[in-house]
Amino acid sequence: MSDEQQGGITTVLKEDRSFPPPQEFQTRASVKSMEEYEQLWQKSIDDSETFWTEQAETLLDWDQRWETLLEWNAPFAKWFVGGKLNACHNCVDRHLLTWRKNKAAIVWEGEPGDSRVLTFSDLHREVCKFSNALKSIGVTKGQRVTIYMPMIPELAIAVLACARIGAPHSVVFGGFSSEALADRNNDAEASVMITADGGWRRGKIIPLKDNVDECLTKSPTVKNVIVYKRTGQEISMESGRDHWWHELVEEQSADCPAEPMDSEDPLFLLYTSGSTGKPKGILHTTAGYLLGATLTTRYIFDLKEEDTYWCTADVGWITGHSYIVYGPLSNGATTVMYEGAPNWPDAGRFWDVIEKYRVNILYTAPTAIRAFIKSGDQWPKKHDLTSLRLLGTVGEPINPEAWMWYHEVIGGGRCPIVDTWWQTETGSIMISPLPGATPTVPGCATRPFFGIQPQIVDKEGKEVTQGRGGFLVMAKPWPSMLRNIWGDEERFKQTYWSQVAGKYFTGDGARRDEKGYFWILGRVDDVINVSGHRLSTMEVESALVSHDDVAEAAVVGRPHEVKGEAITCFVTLEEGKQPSPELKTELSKHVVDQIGALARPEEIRFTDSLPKTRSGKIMRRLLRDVAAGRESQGDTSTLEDFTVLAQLRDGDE
Ligand code: 6R9
Repeated sequence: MSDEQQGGITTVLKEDRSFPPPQEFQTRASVKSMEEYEQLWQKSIDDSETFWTEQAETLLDWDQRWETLLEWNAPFAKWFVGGKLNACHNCVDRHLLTWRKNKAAIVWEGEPGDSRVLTFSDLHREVCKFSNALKSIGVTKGQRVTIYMPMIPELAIAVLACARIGAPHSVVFGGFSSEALADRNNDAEASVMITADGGWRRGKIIPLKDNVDECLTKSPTVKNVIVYKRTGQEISMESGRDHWWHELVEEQSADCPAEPMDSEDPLFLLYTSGSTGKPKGILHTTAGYLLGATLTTRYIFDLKEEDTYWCTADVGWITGHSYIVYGPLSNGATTVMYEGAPNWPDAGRFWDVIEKYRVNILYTAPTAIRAFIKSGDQWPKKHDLTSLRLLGTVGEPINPEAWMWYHEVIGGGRCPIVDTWWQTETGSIMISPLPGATPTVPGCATRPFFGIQPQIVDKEGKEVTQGRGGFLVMAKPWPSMLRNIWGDEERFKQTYWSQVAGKYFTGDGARRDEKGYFWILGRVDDVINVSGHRLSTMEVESALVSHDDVAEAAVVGRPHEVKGEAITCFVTLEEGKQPSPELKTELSKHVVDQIGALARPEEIRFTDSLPKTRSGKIMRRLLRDVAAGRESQGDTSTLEDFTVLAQLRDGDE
């Protein structure tokens, strides 16, 4: 039987550039060689009990030790059963007993250029006062709290305060509409909402409180709203329901003991949307999640005490939860938070922030990198980026050409790049290089992290042979895995555990090369079947992006009488490049040269922008509808800019 018939994916992209860890980096790294990595990884799989026990003992502070490491009644996992701890205590209080008490915990920059630094003791005081404020309006353990805020220190303070008193938080990204907020809030049934009057984005105010007012007409569970004053414009405050943050906090004591939580008590819900149906409230619990975030931050970012670390995500995404708040703070690191847009007031803003705070570690997304390439090298070149020592990427497969640009122009050729694969559901990074050990390859997430056992299987759940593409699954449970979908156990079983018996189904395609490196091929729904060959759209996109004139590309299948599906490409061009029929022909030839005739595009369309989620993922599902001339079905609440879709459709007629 052919590979395709078995549900495999034909993979076509070749990449043979490889970058060993720079010696200087390696010498100081916590894991220094592939041999060391391989040994540790093998041990973590063969004797996972000892591995996780040691990590949990070393990395976390416990109020009470657990009795059983893992109870696994597939698909339900309980980790560190019987243990008690508090995530906020681990992120804040425990550092006060060390010299870190006056170390910068959060270095914040607002979009208008204002900045603040909070030490661990500042953070402790503010979190305790706010925890008491929450209690004063009746929030108790187990009650959900919706947080809808701009990227200001109070967002982290609110998250940590919820963790401190045991109220699971549900952070909704500040860019979401009132409708999206209401949907999520209704599902979580939160009785308290924390927001701000507004937040800054591209020089304009996002009217957060107005959105909350609108949302509350559809979301009756909310009895109290706390409003932080950030932008200062006129807003309406409903007496008895709405409270100013500063007024509520003013009278609170700075003493608030952290609630000892069961390992398996919910820490937070985070909504993520699938291709169909309403958003899913992904449930994470306390001990396992915190251990995953703490451990991966330490090893994958090779954290040193003196590092200034910046993850550019929003706390409204899982990346911000794990790698702005919980992971860095639990490790006692200095974490940078930036409020606004990457290109405000100009395309040099990120590089300005790096130069200003001497950032050492930068973690960002391929979509941002491609946008920076498009605006030109002159922006980073104006800034001193020599403080950087490590770069990271997350969110999508990174096209090899974007990887090379990141490596050369931002990393000056000296910084390892960690291409980190993971999901909201996995809680923490699953597949990634270890920067002092793993030779990196552009576009490749490389090897699994300790304790993680990914496999690539066909439709029947059989492992595919090396080099073949298939479905990426996880063979073993891991501490930071999701525990459920809030209020929808059936969907949890259906979505993640019914495709391949006993294994976690990621929804992504991948292949493994001869080095054992994992290549992520994107979502399996993003596979096109051309004349019986299942091609990953990502590989065709990377071929397009490797052309000098192309900034971004999205590739989808369109129903085709003969071929089954035909390749349709949506392409945005680099600044200053013009669309033309000649360029279409040239791009088509370029794809054929890179991949082969089977990937010849049926159609290439130029567009100014692509439809993306607010976290920067291209929404190929919507492009498939455009290509097929259909109306879009399913959830579009995560679409960042609705006009993009209208433009694509207009261009159609
Ligand atoms: C952390 C995060 C998860 C999906 C995941 C995959 C894609 C994330 C990636 C990557 C290739 C990487 N993805 N990192 N694909 N290489 N390094 O992004 O979580 O928003 O839940 O998205 O993102 O398709 O399944 P989330």
